[in-house]
Amino acid sequence: MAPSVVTYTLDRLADLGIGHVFGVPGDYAFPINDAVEVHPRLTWVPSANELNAAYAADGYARRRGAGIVCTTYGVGELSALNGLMGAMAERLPVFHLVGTPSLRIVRQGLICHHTLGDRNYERFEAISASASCVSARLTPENAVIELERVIDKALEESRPAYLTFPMDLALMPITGTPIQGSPLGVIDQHDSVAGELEAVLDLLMARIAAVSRPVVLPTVTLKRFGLVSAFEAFLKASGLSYATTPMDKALLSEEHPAFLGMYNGGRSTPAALRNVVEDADLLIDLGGLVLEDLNTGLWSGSLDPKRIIALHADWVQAGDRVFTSVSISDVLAGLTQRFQHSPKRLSSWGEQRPVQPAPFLPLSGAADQRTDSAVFYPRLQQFLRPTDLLVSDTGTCLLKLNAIRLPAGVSMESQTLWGSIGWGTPAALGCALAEPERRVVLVTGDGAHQLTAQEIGVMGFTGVNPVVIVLNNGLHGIEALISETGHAYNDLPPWRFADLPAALGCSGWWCGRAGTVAELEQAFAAINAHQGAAYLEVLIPAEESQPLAEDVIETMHQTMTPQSV
Ligand SMILES: Cc1ncc(C[n+]2csc(CCOP(=O)(O)OP(=O)(O)O)c2C)c(N)n1
Ligand SMILES: [Mg+2]
Repeated sequence: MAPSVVTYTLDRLADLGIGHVFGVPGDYAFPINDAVEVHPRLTWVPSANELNAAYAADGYARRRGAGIVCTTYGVGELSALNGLMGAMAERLPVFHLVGTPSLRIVRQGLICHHTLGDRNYERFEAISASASCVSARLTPENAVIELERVIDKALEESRPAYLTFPMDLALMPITGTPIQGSPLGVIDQHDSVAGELEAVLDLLMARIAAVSRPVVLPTVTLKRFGLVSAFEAFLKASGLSYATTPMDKALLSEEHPAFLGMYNGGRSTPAALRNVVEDADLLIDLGGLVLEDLNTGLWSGSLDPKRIIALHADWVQAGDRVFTSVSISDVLAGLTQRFQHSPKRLSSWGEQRPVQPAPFLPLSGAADQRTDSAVFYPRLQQFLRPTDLLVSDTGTCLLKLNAIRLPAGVSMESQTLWGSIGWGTPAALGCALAEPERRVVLVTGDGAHQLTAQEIGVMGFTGVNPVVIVLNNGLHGIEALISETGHAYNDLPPWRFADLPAALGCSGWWCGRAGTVAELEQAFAAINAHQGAAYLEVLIPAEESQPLAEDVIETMHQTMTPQSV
């Protein structure tokens, strides 16, 4: 007996290596919900709401390569949109499965719930589809072919796909022969035309040989297409040095010998790195730098396009030369091979490193001193273990974390481009389920956490063991930095954060609150000694969130608002 449309879809997605489905059930989605429940390779995760489900699937896809979110018609799918648009921006293949009214309802023109009562059944498709790079309405006849097209496109672009399942069609057996898919790790998303590839390799090798101060700027595109080890091999063979932007932070261990620091325009760390990057005679952009404000020290950087060779996922730009049929995986492998057969460049600057990465922060503060950022971040740096995965929500913490060097082997995820606060908590759940062998350490501001804190309950329910750190300053602190003075609209309701896990049903969690240096140190020691999840609230003085320097605010206003305003 052929599998049903929905079971076949789940089989095909499970083939990729996806093991969880985040979502909220709904009557239109029952065929999907039921099929997930009995699927041998998939586990349903009962998200607190659809936005959280989409954020969690985004986090999952970051670590597993792809994710699934399942919602119901209209009310559910629309609630997930911000999370899916984030996955569009940040390039994550999240498959959005939506149950829709049956064809029987549509053919009879019955007025049904979750509509405007006007017999327009397609209103939401156009909206949801715009938060995806590919979409399909699956039927028994098209499921086999359409799924190949959809999966191919979502992986090729590394962006979400939107799939609708009319309730009755979802349960019908597929026609055609089912396809057994491959796991993500063995799928090559892009191909190259041999002649173009050779031309690009020749050009790159010639340019690298002709310069004396090249810098490599790797981007998260390497992560998205599973090329981090290929990048490491390239560094080893070439001897080149690299810097990361905030978006690409901790792509490799920040103790890597070729790591120079974080390039962030005028806010680079170490500060001297700015000139090293901007004066480099060749910049090799691996994946397509995003010159967004928060990725360029508020556009303070100045990179000369003539000195950049940009290797995008499936095309290359070198000045006015564009190669449209080369994949970054082939270019990296080709370069590595050529370097292996030619003398290694010891380092871009001979034996001398042009800058040393930022040192670790010194510990300061007496035991009875109140906690603040100055005492928190150095202790967090010490607390982190080599295989930890740090997840940072958007807010003051992201700016602070971007500026510090992470200990050896620590990875990091943040949502720098989309920057939707509240992403961090569900994303941390997704990361923890996707990569259970790593300890996930979430750092979030209290404002961001208040948007999606219900997902702590889902963490407890699923039994993951993250360390959640909430920085409680009582306000939307970063907004206070950039909105000139402390407006009342930045204030937050005062939650008793450390009580949340218990109220949300988590058992066996270490929970506590730190308001002094001694309490913070005790908390970190207790968390490390505890087998299981932890939730730590750290008090940060609101007064820290002082407005940025007037000239910085002025520059932002001038850039962001019309001159006449
Ligand atoms: C969904 C969403 N709503 C609003 C914003 C605007 N915003 C950006 S940061 C921020 C404040 C975050 O406050 P908090 O998490 O407490 O961090 P703090 O800077 O206080 O440490 C806000 C409201 C946003 N980025 N995303
Ligand atoms: Mg805050």
